[in-house]
Amino acid sequence: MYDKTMLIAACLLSLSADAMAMDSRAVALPKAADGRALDGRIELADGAGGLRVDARIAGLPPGPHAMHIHAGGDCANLAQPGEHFHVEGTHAHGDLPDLVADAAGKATLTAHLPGLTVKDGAGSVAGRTVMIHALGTGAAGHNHVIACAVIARAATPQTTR
Ligand SMILES: [Cu+2]
Repeated sequence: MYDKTMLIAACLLSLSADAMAMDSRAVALPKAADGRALDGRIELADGAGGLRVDARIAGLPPGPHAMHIHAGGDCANLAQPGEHFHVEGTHAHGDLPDLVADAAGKATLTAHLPGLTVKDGAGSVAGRTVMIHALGTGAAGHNHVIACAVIARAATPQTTR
């Protein structure tokens, strides 16, 4: 009887851990400006340092690309990407370090954005967009958007890589 109770308790614990993982994780699948899906994904998860962003994307032009979370919720009009996501009255914002693609067009990036979250609330990035620009931050000229991804809460718990 005691063993059975412990087993049920263990099952309940692992269920609630899965539910929490679902709540606090999101994924964004980037598409190029022509709508073609890029080979790659951006994973977002709540962690100690704020929102952790892990991007690995192939098929980009080599070199640095500015990358931001924008406030808008779709990739319909990349010519007018709108403002960067920021939380009013705080320093929390969605400006990421540049994504740097190697000669083969592959890029990986891990960054933390304090004050942002996947969960509901003022700093929630769920339903917003990650946009990748043609050039690095501070480059001269119009830095148009070359790829965009809608941030969607993970429907199933992510397996670790
Ligand atoms: Cu941007």
